[in-house]
Amino acid sequence: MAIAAEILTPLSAEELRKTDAYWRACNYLSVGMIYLRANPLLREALKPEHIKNRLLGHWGSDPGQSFVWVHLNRLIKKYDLNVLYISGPGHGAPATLANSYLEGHYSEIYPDKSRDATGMLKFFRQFSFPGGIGSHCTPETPGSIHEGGELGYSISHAYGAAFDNPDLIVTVMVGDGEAETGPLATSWHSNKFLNPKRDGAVLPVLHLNGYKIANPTILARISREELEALLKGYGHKPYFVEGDDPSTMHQLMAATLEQCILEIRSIQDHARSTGDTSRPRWPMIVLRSPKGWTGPKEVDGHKVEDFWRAHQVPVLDPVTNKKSLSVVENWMRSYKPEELFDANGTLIPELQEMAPVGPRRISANPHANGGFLRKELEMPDFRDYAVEVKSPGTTYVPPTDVLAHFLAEVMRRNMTSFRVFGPDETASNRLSAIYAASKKTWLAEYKPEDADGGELDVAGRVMEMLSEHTLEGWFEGYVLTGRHGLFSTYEAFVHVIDSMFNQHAKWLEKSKTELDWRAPIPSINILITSLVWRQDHNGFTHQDPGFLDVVTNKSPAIVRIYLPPDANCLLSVADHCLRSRDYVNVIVADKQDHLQYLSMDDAIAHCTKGIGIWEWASTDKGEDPDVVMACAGDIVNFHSYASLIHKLSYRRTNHENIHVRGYKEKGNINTPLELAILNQVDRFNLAIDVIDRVPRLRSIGAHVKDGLKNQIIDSIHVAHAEGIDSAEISNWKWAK
Ligand SMILES: Cc1ncc(C[n+]2csc(CCOP(=O)(O)OP(=O)(O)O)c2C)c(N)n1
Ligand SMILES: [Mg+2]
Repeated sequence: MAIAAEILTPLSAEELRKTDAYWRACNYLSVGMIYLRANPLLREALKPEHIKNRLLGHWGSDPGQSFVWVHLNRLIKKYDLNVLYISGPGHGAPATLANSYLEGHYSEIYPDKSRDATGMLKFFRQFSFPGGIGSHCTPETPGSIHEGGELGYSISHAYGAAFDNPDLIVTVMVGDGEAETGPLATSWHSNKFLNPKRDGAVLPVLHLNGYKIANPTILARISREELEALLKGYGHKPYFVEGDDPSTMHQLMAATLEQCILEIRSIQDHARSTGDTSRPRWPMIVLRSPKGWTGPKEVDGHKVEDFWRAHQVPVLDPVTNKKSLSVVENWMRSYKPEELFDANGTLIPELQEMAPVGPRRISANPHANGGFLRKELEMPDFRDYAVEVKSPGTTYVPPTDVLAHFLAEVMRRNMTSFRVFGPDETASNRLSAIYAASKKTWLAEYKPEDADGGELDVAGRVMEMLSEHTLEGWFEGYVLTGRHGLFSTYEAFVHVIDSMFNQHAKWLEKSKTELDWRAPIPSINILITSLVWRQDHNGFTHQDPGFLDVVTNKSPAIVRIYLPPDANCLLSVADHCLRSRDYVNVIVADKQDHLQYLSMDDAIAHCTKGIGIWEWASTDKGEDPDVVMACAGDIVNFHSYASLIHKLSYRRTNHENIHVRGYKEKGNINTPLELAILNQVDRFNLAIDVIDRVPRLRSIGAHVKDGLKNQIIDSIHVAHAEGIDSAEISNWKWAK
């Protein structure tokens, strides 16, 4: 798309001069962060001792990111906009940090990084420095909810932030390298889930600076026609801002950004005044500008600006090489710091005025510290959803179905701050009861047959798309901005988001344990279901309980794993998790019919203790027991891989007497008992284990053991002959 000629120069000469000056200040600070440990304002000639000994950080992404930020500032002021900024290439943190510092918010949070020469120097020195801050948009960065260390999640985080925030415009800078990742590629489809009436807007800016670390990017090396078709195919209306001459680019960006903001407003006004929520074609921007824009054009005969060599530190040896030192000095002086900062080293007043004030500053947007906006969920009493358990182990119930009725009521009571996420599996996971409270968000095309059980609705609050990445990203964006939810997913495929879990856990760890100024946010609640032990029709590919191993690598300060043994325990656990803050809670609960053990009162007591002795299942009567059978999860055993229990218990007294049975990577299309037998977690093998391990049973138990082995053989015969377990097994009940 091109902008009409008459609005191509929206900036007056004065505005243009000041806009460019503000941008120069951003770029000056970005370079200063990477290079300087003294002489922050270049008041004297640059000397080797002013340069950091180790040069770390990323320059290439910074000027383009600051360019967008500076232009957002103008429109925030003009239209009183509420803008959150997400930096996809979070390694371009110097841009975010520089803007946060120039807006004054950085100094409000970290008063020693004051708005003067002394503070500026501390601000420079700490960057990517031992004992200081990281080189990405880490939790320490005011205004950031997205570190961008691991690339790919910027757009999904942006949409998560925009859901149920009708006033918010989330501007998300997408790296053209980042755009090659799977998670980012699929996340463009998020626009089919954004309701213009009740949600905010997302304005993606594809940062087509042409390069990644050491390669060109694909999107920068396909024709303009192909790129435009791709973005249109994703449902956007792309506007192109292309060039390298700052004055021309300022005018073009000012005009284009304004056009986009006005279009967003008109889409929203239309939907909100007429109720028409047909899917709009949301605008987006493609910013094609040089990587390392305004930096050194060439270093030692190698092209740098507008090439991948601009990605990190363009000049590597200024401490030891005089020529390099002068390249850095000339580069920094090209921004004319003496025109930007006063005698104290403070940004001059006419430039300070360019930024919005208070919470309208992007760096101080309240949504970027979402815990402050968090409202408690209004919760029904989970006990009202209890399953009646007259005696333990005699009734069969699908636990997730019980949970669904409770979640439906949580949804009904929190229709602007609670969402449920699932990759096309809400029904499969037996959570369909939620649809009675709210259906599935869907703004793409409808067909008449959808009315027959499709459960689709433009105003739905159940988020279903077949991308675990996008769902997890939405959910993270949603909780990072203070709202609540639950993500249900098949156990085997939760691994798809292993590394997103890692990244979110790292974010939480820092925010929770080190940053007092970040308010606690609602927890990420992951319900893992369709479990390893009951993949009766899917088989081996659907059997993988290993996510728990990933989770236990993280600090107990921020992760919790729950293995509720029955439906009442699941209700108690879910209530607890939904009320918690600053955790990733992983709940493992099955959708198949399972024996119920505990009444609601007993379940609450059990969950409160976390571990318990079940009297009705015990025979020790206060004597020293020969053996203690312990279990965690939906089977009388350990739900997951045995090594996890050994990892967690190896320093416990008597560890050498702890023997664990769990999943041993053996499975196919099996009956439940056959699968248990293959992994030696079945009743027969457990009894054999006891005989083998209790010394006094070893010889007297030989006949029993032989009989148990026969039962194993018989059970496998039944499974292979009939395709199901015998009724005696599948309807088994606990008998006193
Ligand atoms: C998932 C992932 N893979 C690889 C990396 C390593 N990495 C860091 S920056 C980068 C290039 C990013 O290029 P782009 O998105 O175009 O950002 P730019 O610096 O050009 O703005 C890569 C590959 C990463 N951070 N995350
Ligand atoms: Mg790039």
